[in-house]
Amino acid sequence: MKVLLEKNYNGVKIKVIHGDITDECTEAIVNAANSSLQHGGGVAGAIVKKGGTIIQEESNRIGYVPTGKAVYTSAGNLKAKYVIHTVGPIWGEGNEEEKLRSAIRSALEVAERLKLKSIALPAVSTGVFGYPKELGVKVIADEVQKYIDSHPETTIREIHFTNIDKLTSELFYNEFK
Ligand code: AR6
Repeated sequence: MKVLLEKNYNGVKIKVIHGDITDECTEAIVNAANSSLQHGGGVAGAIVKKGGTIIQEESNRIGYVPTGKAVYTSAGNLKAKYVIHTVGPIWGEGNEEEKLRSAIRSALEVAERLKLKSIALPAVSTGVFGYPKELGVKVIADEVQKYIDSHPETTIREIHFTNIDKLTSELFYNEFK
């Protein structure tokens, strides 16, 4: 894992990291999930592969999550304590920006409810779900900053933007530099 950038944004430590989110040591990692919480490929597949089938089993018990909403499970064998599963939009389904903002906000709200201090986020929707990377990264970075601005008392003190592909990490770097 390579830290490309570290900065303070209104009292919250922001890190842009090029690496595998399943290696993160934050209290929670966010999964880019689908509505039926069937964790096949991308971040979701990597999380279940490394964290274990307990994550899929707990997800099955939850069942359905609407687009733009987030839920959590334990994190099995991962270093994180929780996996926060958030459902971003599929590019082309309509109202994508609003839904992506809601997915990011919901993930942060779940972390806040769990009173977590640190969380790592991938670029939700910009892989299998086809949201153009440049647009998606801008929306995600902006929504996180809005959340910090509007929740000065948040328990969340450290947020990592952790992505396995270099292009996405560089786009986050450009947003925060
Ligand atoms: N660590 C960090 N970033 C990753 C990793 C990883 N291990 N794997 C992929 N990325 P995606 P989506 C990046 O496809 O578009 C699954 O099948 C990837 O390069 O995981 O929301 C789910 O079950 C991209 O920038 O999420 C859903 O059906 C970003 O993470 C569907 O894919 C998100 O890519 C969700 O698609």
